[in-house]
Amino acid sequence: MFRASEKNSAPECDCDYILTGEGLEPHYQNCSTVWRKHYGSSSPKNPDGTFRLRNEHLSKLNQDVLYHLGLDNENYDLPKMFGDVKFVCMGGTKYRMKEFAKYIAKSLAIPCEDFVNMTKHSHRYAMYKVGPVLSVNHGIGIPSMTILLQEVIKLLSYAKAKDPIIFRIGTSGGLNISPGSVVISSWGLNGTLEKSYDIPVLGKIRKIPSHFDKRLSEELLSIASEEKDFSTYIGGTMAADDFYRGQARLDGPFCDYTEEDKMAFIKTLVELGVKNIEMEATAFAAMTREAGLRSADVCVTLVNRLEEDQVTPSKSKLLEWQERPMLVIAKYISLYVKKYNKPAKND
Ligand code: R2B
Ligand code: URA
Repeated sequence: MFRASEKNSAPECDCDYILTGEGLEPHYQNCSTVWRKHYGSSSPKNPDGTFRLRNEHLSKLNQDVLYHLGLDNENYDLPKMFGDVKFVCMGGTKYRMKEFAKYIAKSLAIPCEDFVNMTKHSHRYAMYKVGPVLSVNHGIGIPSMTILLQEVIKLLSYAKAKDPIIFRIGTSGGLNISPGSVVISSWGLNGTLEKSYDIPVLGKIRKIPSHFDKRLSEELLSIASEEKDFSTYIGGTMAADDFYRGQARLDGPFCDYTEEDKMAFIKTLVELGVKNIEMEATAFAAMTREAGLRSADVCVTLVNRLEEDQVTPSKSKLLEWQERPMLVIAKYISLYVKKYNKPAKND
């Protein structure tokens, strides 16, 4: 996968910690030292923080069209447009991600009047850039999210962005916690209760481990715990391929199991340490890790699935709750920018 000479470069800790203190995981999962220990090869990260794509076929392309983003690396100066990106924040809806762009502009005091959708020619997703932050929507479910994520990973590599951190802010159903609580995922669990993202490749199922960066999650928990208006938990997240039967709901158009079957399944999830159910965590953890990038999934819960299936809070309550993951991520980004003194400006 990598050139032989790269295998000899001495690994050094290249963690850019946000918080320090007792009891935290010693390194980020994509620290070059950790990478070498686990994978036995040099990290995809270059010494300057830019990162290589782990696909040799790409070097044969004259140009790479990032079809769903409406961009390519021939006709667009990606390093100029995106080279300063340090954070990518992804979420389901275009509306939420525009709101996040506005929110982060305010938090970082970046004057920004119009928020331009940089992918508007593709008509698929919406992407906004505010200083070092990209805010982009990914739609619902793993296939929609992974198409966007893979093109964003290529974009960041071509742009020579340095060690970017990718966050997902989302909604979910909570397990045994009050609606409005926030969950930071430590791992994703698939529909057959394995900690992996399963994808058929060339006719065979590939299983890719779906653990999130422990250090990053712990730092986020520490920041979120300062918030007194809501509780934040760290735990497992089940990523379902469906909102109804796939999440053991009784209120879909089809249901061939009993309420007792549903409750027994939900209780099994609780016993496994699952705190919430959404529809992307496994693939998000797996692909970011495979790329050698740090990521975290931070979701608000809209319903306690031990009590209800329907999402009944008022529209204003739902909007208020959806700001909670934004608040946690914006605080993290603000701390980072302050600590590393990254220029907070919009180009
Ligand atoms: C949470 O909410 C969406 C479904 O309503 C899905 O994208 C998810 O993960
Ligand atoms: N999103 C989900 O996927 N499930 C829920 O229960 C709520 C939001």
